[in-house]
Amino acid sequence: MPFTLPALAYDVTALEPHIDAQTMTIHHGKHHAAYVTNANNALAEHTALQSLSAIDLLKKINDTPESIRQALINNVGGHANHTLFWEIMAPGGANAPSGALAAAITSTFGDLDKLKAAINDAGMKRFGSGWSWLVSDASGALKVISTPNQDSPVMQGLTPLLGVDVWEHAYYLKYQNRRADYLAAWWNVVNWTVVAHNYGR
Ligand code: MN3
Repeated sequence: MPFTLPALAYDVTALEPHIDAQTMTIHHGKHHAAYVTNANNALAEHTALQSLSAIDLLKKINDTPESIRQALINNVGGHANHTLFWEIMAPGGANAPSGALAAAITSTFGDLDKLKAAINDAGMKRFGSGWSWLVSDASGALKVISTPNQDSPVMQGLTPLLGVDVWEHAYYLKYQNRRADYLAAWWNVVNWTVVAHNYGR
């Protein structure tokens, strides 16, 4: 099976009170696990594709068999998106960007608060389920985008640096319908050390 559920690098209680332990347990252990299972099932009869990483599959999504393409978009996308999501959260990381990323944020958005506002705005405007992202393009330019469902920015040739899940399963147990409150709280658990690293690679 090509994909496995990555372990969290921190306890499910680590992001309290901003992200509650029950949400983390279900989100990682049930939702992300289902994307992994369904991605593996989609690839079960496509052995030539099983050696590709999730990112490489998403980069080449238009070359994959049409019969499984939407399943790969949903589930390999879901796997890649959530893997990044767990990595960019954590207690103990830097609470503001540094280095080249900090400079690029200042020159592109003005300051960090304006970037946060743009990501929150894109997340609020995402109707239904999806993600709000900070991405870089091939030239290194930064952009804020939103994608529906589990569509990955990688499918557009973009590199996701930071993404916030705005599916209701990411926040409903604690925040119910208050997506704006979830987004405001979420910034408290962003690990900018990892986001800056994503920009550098
Ligand atoms: Mn999710």
